[in-house]
Formats: sequence, structure tokens, C-alpha cells
Amino acid sequence: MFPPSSLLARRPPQALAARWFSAIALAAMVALLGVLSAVPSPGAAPPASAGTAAIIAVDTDVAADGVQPTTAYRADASAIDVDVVVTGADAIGAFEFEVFFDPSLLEFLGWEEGPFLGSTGRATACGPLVTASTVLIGCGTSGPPPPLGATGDGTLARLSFRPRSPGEACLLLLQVETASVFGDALPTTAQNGCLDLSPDSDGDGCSNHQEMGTNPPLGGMRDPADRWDFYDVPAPALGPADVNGVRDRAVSLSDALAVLAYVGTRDGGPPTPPGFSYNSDLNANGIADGREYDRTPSADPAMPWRSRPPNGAVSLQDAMTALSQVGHSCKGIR
Ligand SMILES: [Ca+2]
Ligand SMILES: [Ca+2]
Ligand SMILES: [Ca+2]
Ligand SMILES: [Ca+2]
Repeated sequence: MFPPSSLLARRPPQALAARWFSAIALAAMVALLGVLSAVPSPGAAPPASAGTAAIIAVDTDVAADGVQPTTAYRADASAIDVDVVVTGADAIGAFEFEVFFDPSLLEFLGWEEGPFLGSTGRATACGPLVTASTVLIGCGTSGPPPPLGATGDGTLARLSFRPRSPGEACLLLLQVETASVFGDALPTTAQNGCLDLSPDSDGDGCSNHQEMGTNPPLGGMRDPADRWDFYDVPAPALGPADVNGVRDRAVSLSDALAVLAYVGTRDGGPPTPPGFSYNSDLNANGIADGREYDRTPSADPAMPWRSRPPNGAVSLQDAMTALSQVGHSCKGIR
């Protein structure tokens, strides 16, 4: 065997010339390919300018900056909006996406176009195609530039759903596409999103997710299996004069006043002079009325608001405990 340098030295001159010719031809072909790839040709997908594809993503929290792939909501929320957004768009003149959702968990309510596609002043037109479990939306613009296509990040469309039952409801992008103003497809990838539809297992008005939060005024630092830790009671107080008191998923002064009205009632005891009775069931919900206003005060001095299960008598301490929860609310959909 010869060492490599000797191998080259021993090559016939014709072979060396052919090698150089091959190298030049290869360089020319590479250059030609570069020129060809820089000129968009109909039907061919040119590479993204920055070497990356645009991303069409499901943003599950329209109120927060950035794209949230997962957000928890109350499973009984009346409506949940999600945005379909694009990041890294490269002068697009059209887009299309198709979202799959589980119809046992979500009902599709409607959609509206986002501001991004028309943000450079191009007129847009959209068409939806909705089935029981999919939403396909395509929007395009017409005419040559100017105006240029939209570049960067923005909202393509907002979709609205109503939860049907608790569970993890994922919104899966079955297909995504962006295209130049000439209709050439551009590299585009998808990012799905999921809605964590949280139930209210103990029926106290706060969802499990809200109770496991860290903010007591938003229902947090509670037990999703303890229905007595959120002091929302039928208000005004259930009594001979008014049997229509309701719980409203928030603790307000009217809750504390309703508890105050029941102070002095006890399980098996007589009605108080104003006519409030522990063992009546004026709202016919199967729970003794006094029990609805009854709690055991907090055992934690650091959390005086932390009400515990009924102890058979409504006391002034109960009313004070309710007062310390005034302002706590689980009315939000999150
Ligand atoms: Ca709850
Ligand atoms: Ca609870
Ligand atoms: Ca209330
Ligand atoms: Ca009752």
C-alpha cells in the first residue's frame, strides 16, 4: 500500500484534470442551485428566510401575553376563548388551519378572524368549514404587493368553545399552512393546546383548580374535597320573610350578614325570635338551613378565614369567620 500523498503523486495527469473539472462543475451546480432556490417558483416551497418555519399555535389564554399551551378553566364556564396565533410568519398572504376537538368535552360556539393577516392593509376573505369535531378556517388576500404580506407574530383567529364536561380537552391542529402573497406554500409547523376543564367536586362554588391555587381571595389554599371551606351561603338569609336566598360563588358582606342572622340557632333548638330555625329547609335542598350557615372557626391563627365543617350551632365566631372571607370569589372562569 502507498501513503495517500504518494497515491496523488502517482495519478495520471488526465485523471487529475478530470478531478478538477468535476470540482468546478460541482461548484457551478451548487451556485446554480443557490440561484434557483432564491427565485420562488410556482408550486415549489422556498426555504424560510431565517431558516425556520412559521409556527401556528393554539394559545389557550387570550388574556395573558405569549402563547400558553395549557390553561385550566372551570368546567362550567359559559364560554372559553382561544386564539390561533402565528409566530415567525414570512410575508404571508394566506393561512389555513384545521383544529380537532373532542365533542364530548367541548361545544364549538363560533369564531372570528384575527387582525394579523390584514395588518399590512391587504383585504382579506375567509371561509370556515365546521363539523361536529373539527373547525377548518382558511383566510386569504388577493392582488400583488404592495401592500406586502404580514410578517412576524400575530393572531390569525379566535375560536370560542363551551365546556360540556370536566376533562382535558386538547385542541389538535390537524393541518396548518401559510402561503406567500403569490400563493406559494411556506414552511409551517403546528403547536397544539389543551384546556384543563376543572370540576367543582365538593360543590362549594370553587373549582378543584381554583381551590388548589395559592391565592385565597381567588378561592385558593382550600380543599377540593371540603365543601365548608368557602363561606358562600344562601343570601339574603333563608327565613320566613324570604326563602329565595342564593349562593353566588363569592363571599360578600351579604353572606356575613346572612350568617349573622342565624347566630343563636342550633341543631334541634327552637327558632330564634326573628324566626330563623336551624332545622328548617326553606330552600328545599335537603340540607338543614342552619347547617348551611354553620361552620367551625379556623384552627389556624395565620388563616382566620379558613372555615371548617359545621359543629351544630351558629355562633358569632362563625359570622366573624365569614367576615374574614369577604372578598373571596370563585366567579372567574379560571
Ligand atoms: Ca370546590
Ligand atoms: Ca372546598
Ligand atoms: Ca355569596
Ligand atoms: Ca336548606
